[in-house]
Formats: sequence, C-alpha cells, structure tokens
Amino acid sequence: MTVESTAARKPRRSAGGKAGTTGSKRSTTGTKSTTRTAARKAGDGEPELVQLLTPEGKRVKNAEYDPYVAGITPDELRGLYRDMVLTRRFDAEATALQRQGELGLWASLLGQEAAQIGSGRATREDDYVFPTYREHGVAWCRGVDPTNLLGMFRGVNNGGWDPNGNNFHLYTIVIGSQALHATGYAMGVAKDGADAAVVAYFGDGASSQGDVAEAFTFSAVYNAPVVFFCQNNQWAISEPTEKQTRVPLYQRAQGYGFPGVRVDGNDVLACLAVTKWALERARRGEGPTLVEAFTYRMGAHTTSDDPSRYRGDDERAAWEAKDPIARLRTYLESQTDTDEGFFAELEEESEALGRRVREVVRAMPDPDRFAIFENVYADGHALVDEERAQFAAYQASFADVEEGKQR
Ligand SMILES: Cc1ncc(C[n+]2csc(CCOP(=O)(O)OP(=O)(O)O)c2C)c(N)n1
Ligand SMILES: [Mg+2]
Repeated sequence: MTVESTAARKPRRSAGGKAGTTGSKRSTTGTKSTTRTAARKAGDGEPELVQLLTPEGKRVKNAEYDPYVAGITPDELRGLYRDMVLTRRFDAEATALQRQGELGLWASLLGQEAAQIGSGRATREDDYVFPTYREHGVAWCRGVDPTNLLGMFRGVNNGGWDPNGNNFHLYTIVIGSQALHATGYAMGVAKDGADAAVVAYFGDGASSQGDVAEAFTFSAVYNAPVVFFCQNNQWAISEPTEKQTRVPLYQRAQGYGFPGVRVDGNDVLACLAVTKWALERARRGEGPTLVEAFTYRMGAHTTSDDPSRYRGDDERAAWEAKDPIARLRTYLESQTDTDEGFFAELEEESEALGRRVREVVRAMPDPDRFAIFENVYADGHALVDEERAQFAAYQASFADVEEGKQR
C-alpha cells in the first residue's frame, strides 16, 4: 500500500524529478553531479528518494551519499538508535503530561525521529539551528536539556533556554518565519568569514508561506550558508501536502537556483548523510540546499487536534511499516554485535528519563506575574512601562477579594 492509495486522497502529480534531486548549474559546479544512484521510490507516482536503510533494515549502496556515513562504527549506530529511542520516550512522556493537565499543549514528533536525529547529528557545534515547535529530537542532538522544552508548553516561561548556549534558537510558532531568521543569520556568518553553517527546520505546510519563499530568494542571491530542512510529514494540521504544492517540495529549489534533495525521512542514515553533504556545500561557500525529508506525522498535529476527523487509520498503518526505530534495530541485530543487554539497558535509561521529566515538570514554579514585561526591549520602553502599570493596577483591584478569602 502507498500513502497515495489511502483515505480517498488524490494521486499527486508526478513531476518526474530525476532520482530525488534537482539542482542548478551554479550550485553543482565542481562538486557533485545531480544524478543520484540507488534512489528509491517513496510510493506510486512519487519521485525517488535517497535511502540507505530500507524499511526492512537492509543497507543499500548509494555511491553519492555512502561516503558521508562510510566510517560510521557500530557504537555510533547504537548512538543514533539511543537518540531516537530516548527522544520518542521523552515525547511520549510529554504527551502523557499534557493529558494529565501538567502541560497546556504538546506537539509530538512521533514518526519523525530519524529525520531529526539524522540531521541534528550532522550539525557541528558551531553551526546554528533554527527550529519550529516540533524539533525535540534536534534539540536533543544540540544538547538542550529536554525538560527545558516543556516550560513554554506548561506556560511558565516564554522560551526555556538560552539560544546561544547550544546554538539552538527558541521554538518558533509563527510558521515559516525562522527560515528568514536563519537566512539572515547565515548571511552574517558568511560576512564574518566563518565556515559554520545554519539549518532552518520547517514543515510542508510552512513551505507555502511567503517567508519561506523570501528566504529561498535571499539565501540564493546572497549564497548564504544555510540548509533548509523541510520535514514533509504529509500534513499541515488537516491539510495534506498535495493541497500545498503541484510539484514535490524538493523541486521548488530549482526555481531559486540551488539544489533540492528528497531523502527518506524515516531513514536516520540517509538523513545524516544528506544533511552532512548539504552542510559541507554550505561551508565551502556553495550556498543553500533544500532537503525534503519525506516522513509522516504519526500522531495528532498537537494534543488539541483529532486526526481521525480528516485521515484514515490505513494511512498510519502503512507508515508504521516504515518505522525509523524498528528498521535500525533490525539492522543492529542482524549486522552488528549489538546484544540484548544494550536494548535492556536502554529501556531502563528511557524509563529513568521519563521519571526525571515528570518530576522536573511538576516542580516547575509558576512564573512571576510581571515577568511577561521583561526582555521585551533591551533597554526598556515607555509603552511597556505603561502596560506594566496598568496591569499592576488591575491586579491590585483584586486585593479586597484576596483579603476576603483570608478572613
Ligand atoms: C503564520 C502562521 N499561520 C498559521 C499558523 C497556525 N498553524 C500552526 S501549525 C500550522 C501547520 C503547520 O504545518 P507544517 O508546516 O506542515 O508543520 P507540522 O506542524 O506538520 O510540523 C498552522 C497553519 C501559525 N502558527 N502561523
Ligand atoms: Mg507538516
């Protein structure tokens, strides 16, 4: 079964991309050919995508991208597996905490672990990442404590971490806007003469935003060292991808003059390899790349959403067979010396993480009521002072009620 054959969704037009890649002449000068080998079909009517590990856990050769994961050791593969398992466990805990009333909202990454861990692990410490609101796996790779991701969803802070602490920007809810922030930042990196790169994460729905189109234009014209990492999880809340675009998303890059690649977003190795390739292009001064990670949002858009209203269970079942964690486990068990002890220890570590997350969240103090007025302007502003004073007066108007309660 393919995703196209389910839930009465119309077949997407095939735009006939060659092997999941498209590129301009300039963008490929002297480095890579645009022909991809061993690319796989994502489904009937779908263009090919870069895949190194099949859903059955079989390693397939790819002359173009194998070099980017050639030296990977069994320990490193186990590391990727551990990252994905712990990220999924953290995500499940956060979803449960929302159901228990401890969080106001949660946006689950279930199903997107490979896209996030593969791309996240491809980044270097001095690279800078601009996420949306669902990049919990990337945050993990960047070294952000997962409990820090929860403060905003509990409503006790406006962010939760110092972006410059891990070069991981705050979560961005305004769809697509971070593509512009990333582009501007990348232009700055280039002006500084640094060889760091920038990654902008966004979704299939965000690709329809003007901000993303502008980011593509600017980054191309200024040759900015930025990788646009689009997780096409097939849905923008209840809108399927085919309502967002007439062509596969990675092909949009061609119109802006930089390469686009579609990668199997449920294949952590392929995501690692393709992102490394794109980051290296950026570091060499060859400009932006669009990576479309073809994946699936297994859960609801957020805990406020009910996907049974707009999509069928058969679609989910088809993607379950492509689970990113299961395929790496099969590979580890069949092709490496990974024993049962590793999986058992990881299970314990996952449970310990779940417990820690629960304890930390429940202990998060309520914020100071006036904290909302802090950090609006670096040096303060008369309008903010006025609003703070108004709010203080409003709060004071409850003094008699509070007194009455105490009597
Ligand atoms: C500018 C803007 N418009 C609309 C919204 C409401 N909104 C929140 S998430 C979302 C869908 C985003 O879909 P996609 O980019 O595919 O990301 P996904 O949630 O699937 O990861 C929309 C429309 C918003 N947050 N910002
Ligand atoms: Mg989406």
